[in-house]
Amino acid sequence: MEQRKKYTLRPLPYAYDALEPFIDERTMRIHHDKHLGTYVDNLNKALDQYPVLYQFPLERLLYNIQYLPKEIQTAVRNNGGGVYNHNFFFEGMAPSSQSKPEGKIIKEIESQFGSLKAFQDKMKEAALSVFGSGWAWLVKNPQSGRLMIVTTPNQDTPLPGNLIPLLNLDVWEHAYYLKYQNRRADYIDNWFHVMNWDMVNKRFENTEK
Ligand code: MN3
Repeated sequence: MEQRKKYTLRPLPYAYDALEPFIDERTMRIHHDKHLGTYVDNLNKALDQYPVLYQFPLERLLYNIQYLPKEIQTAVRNNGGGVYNHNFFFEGMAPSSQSKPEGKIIKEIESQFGSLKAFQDKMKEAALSVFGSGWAWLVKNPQSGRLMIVTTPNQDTPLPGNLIPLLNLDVWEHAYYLKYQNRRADYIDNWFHVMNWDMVNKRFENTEK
């Protein structure tokens, strides 16, 4: 995972229209190419001032934001966070035909939340509670071993809180406005159909190694 050169726009792991009809192709094109593309460019602009920082994984920069040079802290927080959050989000989705809730993570969710439905209800409630732009997350607290649902504003990540991300949901309006306008709740309901459970399960299993 070593990164010694500039960040590049990572291609989607599926076609732009692969998440139809739940997430539309036009939203995916703009969201990935333009929004994520801009975060990538602006992260590079910030790090170009301190190229030595390219050698650290992005997770480490975000975890240690307060130790970065003062003048690039905000740019890395917003744009580095934007790159991390979006790659994590896009890789956390899959065509609905491949979205199968199975694996260790489902057992863990059932044991900690009661049922998959109870987890989805809590995730939806959290995502609806984000005022303005931000994210809802399923994370693992490495101290307690518990799963938690948290939210972050803007492009903040749960990393500085020492939480391990397993799944995130973008509730910035740019993630859903073209298809859903103000109906964030409908967008959230449909997003559950394109969750990449295989990826979430892999991320969860990595926390147990
Ligand atoms: Mn977004």
